[in-house]
Amino acid sequence: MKRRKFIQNASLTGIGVVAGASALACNDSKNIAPESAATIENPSVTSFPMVIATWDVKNSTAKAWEVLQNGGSALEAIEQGCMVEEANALGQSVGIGGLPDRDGNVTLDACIMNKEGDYGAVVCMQNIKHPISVARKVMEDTPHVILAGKGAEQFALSKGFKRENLLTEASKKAWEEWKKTSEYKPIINIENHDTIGMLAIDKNGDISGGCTTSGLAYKMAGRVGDSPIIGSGLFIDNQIGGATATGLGEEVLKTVGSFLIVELMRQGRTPQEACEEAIGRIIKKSPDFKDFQVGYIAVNKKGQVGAYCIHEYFSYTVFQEEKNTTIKSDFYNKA
Ligand code: SD4
Repeated sequence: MKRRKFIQNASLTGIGVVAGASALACNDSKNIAPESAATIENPSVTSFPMVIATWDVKNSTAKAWEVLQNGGSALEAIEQGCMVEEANALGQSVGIGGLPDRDGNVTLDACIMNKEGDYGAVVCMQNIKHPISVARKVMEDTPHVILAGKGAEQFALSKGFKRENLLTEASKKAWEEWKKTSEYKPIINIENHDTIGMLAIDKNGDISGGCTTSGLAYKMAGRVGDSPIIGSGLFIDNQIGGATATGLGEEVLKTVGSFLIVELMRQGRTPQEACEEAIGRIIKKSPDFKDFQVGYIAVNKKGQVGAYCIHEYFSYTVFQEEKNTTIKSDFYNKA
């Protein structure tokens, strides 16, 4: 309810919001608990296995946790955790059901990184429900790191993935509604999308991460955001930790936010301090920050976490020490 209210307020103050309220369906903030997980209350606690993800995606973190508890690798936990939200047709920002581009095509971006620092991604891929799994195949089965568009789809089909229509009735209806005005203001988009960025540490203490999205609603055909781009939407260094992003990808790309956070942790910053500095860089660079949202989450090698965003109502979910908790992120714009 709070996020809905925030978006209403944003509209009243002239901040454009291009998606309907249904875009929030998968992440209704009524579930956001104000309390923190144990390690967040006491950042000196070292605890893994663990998993952290952007937004209120308890089903995804629960799946990842189950994999980790059964002794699975962080990489496997990331893939299976992300797949839960990709398969959720009610979620209009990831996988099937994602809101389309301005031409009515659902195009998906995703990437994955393992403990060796290997990376695989697909960008602007259509008709395949699980881009995170295709990204993993790109990483493991090809000499390349990114496949785009038709090539990514063909590769997926060659690996046995099924071709599916990803445009649900609800998303088609929202797009048809949008077409009546065709008002497109990506720069002043607050948060109509809920990309899943996920970081996990397995019982061996090894870190992996993934990021999956349908990108901005009604984007230009061919637009690619930060989510599938190494260093921007996601970065993992198994010696140090990992970071991932959500929000207006153009701003994350320009500041290479996830790489920055990991490098700051390397220099001794806590995950929280590093996330705050990365948001600070965006604020400095873009004086119009009042009109868009970016949120970061990070984890270090000990399993300590951090999160920060520009505007209120970004949340993240941590499954650690047997507790699956969604937490409201601290934010910059308190004015
Ligand atoms: C993008 N960063 O494509 C994504 C969108 C997003 O929460 O994160 N929305 O720019």
